[in-house]
Order: sequence, then structure tokens, then C-alpha cells
Amino acid sequence: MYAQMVKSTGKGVKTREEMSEDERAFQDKIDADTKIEPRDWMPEEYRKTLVRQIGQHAHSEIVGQLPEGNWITRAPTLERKMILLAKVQDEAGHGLYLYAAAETLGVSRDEMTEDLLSGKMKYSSIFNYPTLTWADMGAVGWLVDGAAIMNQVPLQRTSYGPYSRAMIRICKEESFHQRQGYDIMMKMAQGSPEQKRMAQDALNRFWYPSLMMFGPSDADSVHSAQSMAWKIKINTNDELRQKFVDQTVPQAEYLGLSIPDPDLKWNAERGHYDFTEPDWQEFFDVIKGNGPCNTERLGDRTRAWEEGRWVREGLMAHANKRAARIAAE
Ligand code: BYC
Repeated sequence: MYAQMVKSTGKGVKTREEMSEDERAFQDKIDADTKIEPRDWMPEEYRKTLVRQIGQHAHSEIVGQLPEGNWITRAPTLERKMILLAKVQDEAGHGLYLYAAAETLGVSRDEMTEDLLSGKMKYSSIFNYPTLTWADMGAVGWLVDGAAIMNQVPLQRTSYGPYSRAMIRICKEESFHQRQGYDIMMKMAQGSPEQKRMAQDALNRFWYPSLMMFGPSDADSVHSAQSMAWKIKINTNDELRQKFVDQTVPQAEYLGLSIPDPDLKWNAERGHYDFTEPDWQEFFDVIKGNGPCNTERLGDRTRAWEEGRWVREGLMAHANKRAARIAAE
């Protein structure tokens, strides 16, 4: 089964014979589903891959607050405003759990933030698309959080203990996020013709960017084979994308909206929907920094980092004074 997975996702994974003794013992622990904890020995590449993936995930939660934060002051009712505010606050919390998990691997949150702002680290491609109407809040919750959950539920079983535990907490809140999005879509889809048109337009614009969240096709995924061998990732990008399509199409039908893919159809033989792949050129352009909102998003994060410097410095000065006082007692 494992050998088959690796074959289907690419090469580059060491055979047992090529591994050192430490690496073999480490792989045995992974194969036995024993969680790896911060003080355990781990290959340097395992550590680096985790810092990259967890850090990217943490940045996504924080940058992901921006497109929704854009609508908090314009939510149509007090109730919608409170719900959206709570969701955006949850995302700040998710970012913090994840930064804390990454810090157990010997990298500080400040370093990760500097790497984000310099363009060395990434965040999810999805947050480089604009949120133009209130219906986009529905589409983000339904599709973007829906795709995030599809990816994150298996990550609860990821091999690195602190990451796995952070994902368990995060997944509990994500399902509320998706339901609030679907609830907005229901209201819009059952509303006036103009509201239904807005809901369809939001689906049209967010469908393919949501499919891109799962990463490039397996043939182009650089990290999948090794990440799956180490059980950092549990499924391939294409497996999760297919599951997402299969789950989402009936939800769109229930809303009375159409998925913007004329070639989408049920394939009884495969037991899955056939669908048109996203435009991968667009995906690679967006992750290189050339999406519609990359400059705006990084600009906002840079400004927040700069303007918050005095707060961080003040808090550190206070913490150092307290520590010195306690040490002197
Ligand atoms: N966006 O070898 P691959 C959320 C990069 S948001 C940008 O397949 P991997 C939420 C990839 O980094 C969801 N870049 O990579 C928050 C690599 O480049 P580098 C956040 C992407 O890591 C607020 C290259 O493409 N969730 O929850 O094996 C509101 C080749 O890819 C993307 C996570 O981050 C992308 N979409 O697989 C609402 C989940 N895809 O680094 C919702 C954790 C790929 O070599 N992450 N790249 O320069 C993962 O599961 C994996 O990292 C991915 C990619 C499946 C995303």
C-alpha cells in the first residue's frame, strides 16, 4: 500500500537500505503510528518540511483574516456581524496554535513572520483573491473552509504530535465556519433574484481558486512522496481535491446553483465526479506573487508588523523586568 502510494506520487524517498540507522529507527516509529515529539530525534528534512508546512498553514490563518475582515463592518445584520467577527477571531487563534506548534521545532514566530514578509515563506494561494460582495463571505465559508477541512481532518493523524494536537482543536472550529458560510449561501440562494445572482457569481469566482488550495496535481507535487512516507501528509493533493468535488457538487445542487464547469459529470464507473482541472498556470502565477491581491495582502501584513513593533517591544521589556525581579527575590 505504502509502496503504491509513493509510486503514484513521485520518487525521491530513500529505501531502507539507503537510510542510516537513526533514519531506519525513525521510519519504524512512523510506520508504527507512534507520534514524534519535539525532543525525539528526527531527520533534518523532516523538521524543515514541518516548519515549511506548519508555518505556511499558520500564515494562511493570519492572512486569511484579511478578505473576511474586509466585510465585518458591512455585514448585513448585527447577528451576521457577530458570527463573522467570531470566525475571524477563531482564525487568529488557529494561527497562534500553529505558530506555537512550529516553534517546538526550533524556529521563532518572529523568524517565520520575517520570512513571510520577505517572500521566503508562502501562505495559501486562495487569499490572493478579492472578496467583492457579501455573498463572497458565504462562498469563503462554504468552499474555502470546506476545502480547508477536507485537508485538515486527515492532518489530525499527522505524525508530529504538536501539529496533530493543534489540528484536533482547529477542526472542531472549522466545521462551524463552514456551516456559517453555507447558511449565508442558503439565504442568498433563496432570496431575491439579485441575491441569487450574487451567490452564483461568488461560486463562479471561488470554485477554481478553492480547487487550487489542495496544491498542484500529484504529478507536479514536489513534496508529497516524502511527506506521505513520513505521514506528515496522509493523502495526496489529487485525492483530497476529488473528495472535495464529490462532497461539494450535491451541496451546490441543494442550493440550486451551478458549478462553473460544463464538463462536470458523475462517472458511475469511477464512483466520482469527473471535473475540469484548474488553470495551473494561474496557480503558479499566484504563488509566485502575481495574483490579484498578493501586493495588498503582504502590504497589510507588513504594516501590521511594523505598527505593532512598539507593543512587542513593550511586552518583552515588561516580561524581562518581571523575570529579573523574580530571579532577585
Ligand atoms: N498555496 O509539493 P506540494 C485555512 C506550494 S487556509 C500556496 O504539493 P505540499 C483558512 C507548496 O508550498 C488553508 N502554495 O506541497 C484560513 C510548494 O512550494 P514550496 C491552509 C502552495 O506542501 C482562514 C509547491 O507549491 N491549510 O485553513 O506537499 C480562513 C509544491 O506543492 C499551495 C494548509 O496550509 C497553495 N494552495 O502540499 C479560511 C494545510 N499548494 O513550499 C480557511 C497544510 C502548494 O516548496 N498544508 N503550494 O516553495 C498542506 O496540506 C500542504 O502544504 C499543501 C501543499 C497540500 C497545501
